[in-house]
Order: sequence, then structure tokens, then C-alpha cells
Amino acid sequence: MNFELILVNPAYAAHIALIQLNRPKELNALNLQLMLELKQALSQLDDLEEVRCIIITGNQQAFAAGADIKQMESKNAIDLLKIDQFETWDQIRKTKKPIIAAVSGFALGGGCELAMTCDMIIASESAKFGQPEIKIGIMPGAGGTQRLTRAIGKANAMEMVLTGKFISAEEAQRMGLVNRVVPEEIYLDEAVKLAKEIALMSPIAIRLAKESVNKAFESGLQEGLYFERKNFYMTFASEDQKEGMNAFVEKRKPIFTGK
Ligand code: DAK
Repeated sequence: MNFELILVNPAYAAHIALIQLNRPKELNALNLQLMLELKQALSQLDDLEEVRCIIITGNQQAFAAGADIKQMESKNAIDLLKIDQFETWDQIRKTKKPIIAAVSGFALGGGCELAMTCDMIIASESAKFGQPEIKIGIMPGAGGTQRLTRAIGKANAMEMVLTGKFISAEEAQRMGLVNRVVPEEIYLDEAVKLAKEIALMSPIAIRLAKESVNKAFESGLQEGLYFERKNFYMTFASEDQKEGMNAFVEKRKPIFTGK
């Protein structure tokens, strides 16, 4: 998996793949090429049976400081319509395997939106989250008004989106945007620890459970409960369900194979 603007290691640890955004001089600004590479990498990792969990990270200074302003500056609305970047972003959202964002430094604009498109966020103490698009005369376009509002509530989201102010990792945790905050030296290790825990579970049950949790964002309660029920039944079609329950009864650790 050779890309130019991201580094991909499909076997960073057992069953865990790592994607590192790699435009450090530009604070990992998300240009079209980087997003396309990210989409391709995620799609390839989704197809690799040995991969059970994916981590996306940047570097200590920046997860990503947003979409590439220099690339967007001269574009008009029709250019954007034709480029149709939303298709790329949708593809990220559709990744079946769980994705953890390991965030240090700036996660701004599209960077914050990318982290929120992932399933969980582990933040370093230096992480700063923000939707500063308003300061450059635009507004969030990849989920910043929707996912952020669902995560931290209307009042907090409104203030961030309308003022462009950054929030610290600690504030982000208090508001429910991130899973936890750890020292900068160990934020990636912490993400790997979480990924390892997930990788021990049945990949089938994990996939169905991720789908079901995401459904809670897209549907009313009854529809969500109905969807959950179907996926719950579906787990009983797997060998992993037998293995998990047998292991419990036999007082041993289960070994899940994804069958
Ligand atoms: N784009 C391009 N270059 C960027 C950048 C960005 N977003 N952020 C930083 N850089 C570049 C800087 O230009 C600088 O490059 P040189 O001038 O050295 O060539 C280098 O990275 C280092 O940045 P600074 O010198 O500014 O570093 P500081 O530590 O002083 O400041 C900062 C760090 C993060 C506070 C500052 O760089 C900053 O304010 N950056 C912009 C943050 C921002 O406004 N982000 C939101 C961008 S709009 C869409 C999907 C998503 C989006 C839109 C559409 N569709 C699906 C259609 C998203 C939009 C956005 O994210």
C-alpha cells in the first residue's frame, strides 16, 4: 500500500492497521489527493480479512488543520459540485471496520470532521478541536454542524461553529466529543490498546454492532430498535456466537475467527 500523502501499515499490530496523514509541513491540510488516498486505503483495509480495527492519526503537532485552503481558494460552487468530494467523505463513513482517530495537536475544520467521522477519538493533552471555517467566510461542509451538534449539544456546537473558537482536549472530553485524553507521549499507544481490545471480539458482531450504533444517528428510536433487532439475530448465524457462548460456559477465553 504505497501512497504519497499518507503512510499505511496494514499490520501495525496484530489485526490492527495504522494510517498516518503525512503532510507535516502543511499541518496535514486535507487536499483532494490526500482524501482520495485515504478513501482508497480504507477501502483496501476494509477488504483485508486480517485487519479488524483501523487507526487514523497525524503527528504530535497536527491531526489535520482542515481542508487545504490554498487549494480551495480559487474554486467556485460549480467547481466544488463537479469535484464532488462528498462522495469521498461518504466512503470513509461507510467503512465497515471500526476506526479510531488518535488525535494530537490541531483537529480543525475538515480535520475535526474527519475525526468525528471515525468511530472513537483518543486525544492527546495537546489536542485542539475547532470548526474555524466561519473565520474564512464559509461554514462547515463535511458534518461539522451535524455530528458536532449531536456529540456536544446545540449550545456548545453553536458557539464553536459561529465563533470558530478552538476547544482543548479536556473541554472536548467534558463535552463528550472524545473518549479520553492522555499524555502526548502515549496517545497512539492508548489508541492501539483500545484497538487491541476490539480486535479480540468477533469481527462479525463488531461490524453489526458498529452499524447499529451508527443507525442511532440516522433514524428515529423505533426504526433504530428494529434495525438493532435484525442485526442481533444475525449474530446468531455466526460460528463466533457459538464460540463466544461455549467459551463462557467452559470458563475459557474465546477465540473469534470472523466466521
Ligand atoms: N490549508 C492549507 N495550508 C494550511 C492549512 C490549511 N487548512 N493550515 C495550515 N496550513 C499551512 C500554513 O499555510 C503554513 O504553510 P506555509 O505558510 O509555511 O507554507 C503551514 O501550514 C503552517 O501553518 P502556520 O504557519 O499557520 O502555523 P501556526 O502554528 O502559526 O498556526 C493554525 C496553526 C492551525 C492555527 C493555522 O495554520 C490555521 O489557522 N490554519 C487554518 C485552519 C482552518 O481555518 N481550518 C479550516 C479550513 S476549511 C468539504 C469537506 C471539508 C471541508 C470543506 C468541504 N467537502 C466534502 C466539500 C473543510 C473545510 C475546512 O476545513
